[in-house]
Amino acid sequence: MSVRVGILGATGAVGQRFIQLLDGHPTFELATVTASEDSAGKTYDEAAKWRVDTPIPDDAAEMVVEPTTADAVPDDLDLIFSSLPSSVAADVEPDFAEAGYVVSSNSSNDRMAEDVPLTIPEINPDHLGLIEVQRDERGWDGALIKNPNCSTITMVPTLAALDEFGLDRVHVTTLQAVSGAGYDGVTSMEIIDNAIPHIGGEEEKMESESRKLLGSFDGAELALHDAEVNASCNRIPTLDGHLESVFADLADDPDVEAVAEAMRDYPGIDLPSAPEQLIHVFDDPMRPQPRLDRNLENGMAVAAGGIQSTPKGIKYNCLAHNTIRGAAGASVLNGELLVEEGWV
Ligand code: 11C
Repeated sequence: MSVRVGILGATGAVGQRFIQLLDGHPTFELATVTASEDSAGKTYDEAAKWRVDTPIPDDAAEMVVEPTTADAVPDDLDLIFSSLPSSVAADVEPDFAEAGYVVSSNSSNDRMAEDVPLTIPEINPDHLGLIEVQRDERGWDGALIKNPNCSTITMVPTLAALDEFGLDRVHVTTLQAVSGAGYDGVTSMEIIDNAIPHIGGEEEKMESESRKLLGSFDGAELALHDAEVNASCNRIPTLDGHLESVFADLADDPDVEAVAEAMRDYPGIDLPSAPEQLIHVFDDPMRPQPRLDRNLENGMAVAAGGIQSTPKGIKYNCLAHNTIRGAAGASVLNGELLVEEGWV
């Protein structure tokens, strides 16, 4: 089966990861790419300041970039991926959904909207049922689904594994790669020899999105998870890979080995881009770390380590590739889930 897809906002840092991940994809056939008016009409090769760690695929390099409007893309696209800036996406994505397109978006707008599925396929695939609610309420023929912020995706699989022990309260401190800030982040060499103790909006996103992802859906309404989540987010001079220190208070008192086993055994999902093992657990105190672990399973796995008991629960570190598992790869996986479950 071949599914024709487009990418909105294809020339940015995450858009480039979409291009890379869709090259040779077993199901998705890239049919169109869009970007801002400045890039429209150029070839992708001319328009993109390519920063991904593989060459631009030949087919994508020759594509002509379209403007980002519903009437500029082909009618017969089956699925659209979006990595538009959220201020643009907030206006444009609903237009596409209204025009009948199913949109799998990485952009941060509308992630907490009550009728928008915020989905990690291994964690809460049932939340896709919100599409019915969305279509009823908004009268759309298409749909809009979201993946969470990259820091949230890094942590939530580990929290899902801990939920069986009575997840009560979470404190997390992040050390985030510069690619999370897009082109400007990657090129801002002034961050070398520094750490920036603030990332606009990031802490609020981790605190709210985590509770939505871990929440329960009864077929009509979604209830947020009860756990309290507190985040402190920081930028450090690594190119890719967000590292996070998590302190989780748990109602039960699991030992370290039980926690490690719960993480290692957390079930994966059978989709083309999914990792064989969602969470890789390390005993080596030097792991996980960005250089060695961000590319695990094509950048789609989460790494965890440093698991230790605390008076109220457990502490550990986790890491994932922020522009692959945390962004474009997350959206592609959501697209694969949409196909698998018959929404596309
Ligand atoms: C960062 N996590 O590292 C951000 C980038 O909500 O999708 C991704 C923002 C988002 O700065």
